Amino acid sequence: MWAAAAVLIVTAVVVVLPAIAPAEGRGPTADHAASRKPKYPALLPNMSPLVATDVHIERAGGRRWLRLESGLTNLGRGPMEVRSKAGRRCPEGQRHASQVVYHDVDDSKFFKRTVDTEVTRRSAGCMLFHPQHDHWHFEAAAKYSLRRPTGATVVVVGRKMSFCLRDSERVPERLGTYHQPSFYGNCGRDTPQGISSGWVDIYQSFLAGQALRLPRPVGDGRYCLKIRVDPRDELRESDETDNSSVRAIRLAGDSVRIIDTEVCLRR
Ligand SMILES: [Ca+2]
Ligand SMILES: [Ca+2]
Ligand SMILES: [Ca+2]
Repeated sequence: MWAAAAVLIVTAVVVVLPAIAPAEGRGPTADHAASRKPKYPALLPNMSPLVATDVHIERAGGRRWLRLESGLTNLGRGPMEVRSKAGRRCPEGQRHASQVVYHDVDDSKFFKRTVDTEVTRRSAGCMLFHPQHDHWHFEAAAKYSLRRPTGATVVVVGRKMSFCLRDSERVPERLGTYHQPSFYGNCGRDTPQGISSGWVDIYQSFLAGQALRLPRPVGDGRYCLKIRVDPRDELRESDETDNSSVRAIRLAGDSVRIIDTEVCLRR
């Protein structure tokens, strides 16, 4: 943890963006900025997943698929923002992803896009281009897995999820009161993508990738469906300890019933 933090400090690059952040390639970038320590404290994002909803079985291709809706929240003080950038260590057809961290220029402890224009950029893995959708997907946003409640036996792990991050709706009130307007929405080829403070990025159960293929031997019984955000820890957040949620379910044939989460919290 501390070693990673030390690396971040060394590699952080400060950029001052104009009042409204420009699309990649059309404004100042890290390449044009002098490397120096940020003057102002970071307004970090904090990703945390809602528990899975709309969990149900679908039969397709002779197999059972466990479908789910997931919601990735940002409960931090700053936006969770990534931008694609050509170069460095990404496979053919992919682009480097940078996390853009905003800094609190007016010391208000809150993010205001027109004021808090100092940013640092850091490496956050790779982004994959989705030709049909004409936008970049951030590869390592979340991972889904299903396990037995006892012994933590993992039954199936979802293939690596790749998402276009955006503001879908405000976080539920029980998670706090936020006043940030929505900013990330269109997921274009050259626009920054992200989740604003106090917003959730929702992925409905019918979307591609919102399913785990159940292995044939999976029988009836109790299971724990886990969502983990930032599974490779490529994003810097104000809290790294709240990146998982779990939903307890009971499978019986093709039916799924939600049961008390307690069974998945016991060890
Ligand atoms: Ca977190
Ligand atoms: Ca501020
Ligand atoms: Ca993280």
